[in-house]
Amino acid sequence: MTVSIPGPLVRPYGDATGDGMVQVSFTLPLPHDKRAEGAALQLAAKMGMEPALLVHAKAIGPDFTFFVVYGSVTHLVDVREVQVVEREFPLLTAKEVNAEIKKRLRRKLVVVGACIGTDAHTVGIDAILNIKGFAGEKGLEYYREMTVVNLGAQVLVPDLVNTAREVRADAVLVSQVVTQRDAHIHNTTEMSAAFREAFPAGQVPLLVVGGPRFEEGSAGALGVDRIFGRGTTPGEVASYLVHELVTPRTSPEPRGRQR
Ligand code: B12
Repeated sequence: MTVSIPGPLVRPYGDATGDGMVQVSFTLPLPHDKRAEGAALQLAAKMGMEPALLVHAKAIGPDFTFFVVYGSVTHLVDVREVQVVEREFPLLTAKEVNAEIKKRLRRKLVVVGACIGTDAHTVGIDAILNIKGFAGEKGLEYYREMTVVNLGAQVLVPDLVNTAREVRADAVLVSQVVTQRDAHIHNTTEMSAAFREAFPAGQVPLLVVGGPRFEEGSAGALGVDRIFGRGTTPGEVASYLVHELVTPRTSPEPRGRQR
């Protein structure tokens, strides 16, 4: 049986194949009136939506209007140009993770987690760390061979660094959900710089950040080892930690953090 792969050139699908229909929502800093609605349609046209239909407009206070616009985009997508980042490590079961750590590291793997800056969204980091876990998988606290220190919300970077040093963390897991004014980027960059300053080269814990709005492939620019995004499960994180800190690469010794 031959499986036909769609593309390589595709358009969005609304009512009929290839009609290009999309729906977007945005807010303009204008009071809700006919002029504001015209401005919304002008924006839609400039975004390549032609024709565009204003399906919703609602005042948000006296000076702003929220819009939903539905229309056909003129753009084509070339599937051949899409770059996909493949997972670089194998997925292990909790049993395999524990066995690897016990056999190769021969001590507990120590993980410190926190939400830093003013961010109080702890649900994401708790999904990864708390024993009850996420999406049917137990969190890292469930793993017998891991010691997990969850510092919770609004942790200051110096406090995170001190705790990581005190507990001799192998990995530091940071969550950033609020992205207003690029807070997630500023906080992460500040955090990674603080760790590089506080630890000698080669002894910096593995730095991992997660949150729904980090740009894939930006770990290097943020000074961290790995980014995890929307829908991450604890098992993926545990498998990554083993891949990075426990499983031998060229040398038979686990990388771990030098102690
Ligand atoms: C619950 C919630 C709150 C709760 C948080 C309670 C708590 N204890 O966490 C409360 C009510 C306190 C709250 C407050 C605010 N919130 Co709020 N909140 C949400 C909401 C509805 C859900 C977030 C959530 O829990 N998602 C579920 C978890 C499981 O998903 P996740 O965080 O993405 O985590 C997953 C992955 O990203 C990843 N992950 C996340 N972190 C990490 C870390 C590591 C190390 C790893 C490996 C993986 C990982 O793994 C997780 C599991 O897959 C979202 C909207 C939404 N639907 O997403 C808004 C939202 C995040 N909040 C928002 C805002 C603006 C606020 C406030 C500023 C509102 C205000 N004006 O007061 C305040 C800020 C408070 C603060 N100081 O941080 C905005 C953020 C906008 C932005 N992009 O910056 C959102 C998107 C709502 C919106 N559409 O405007 N919020």
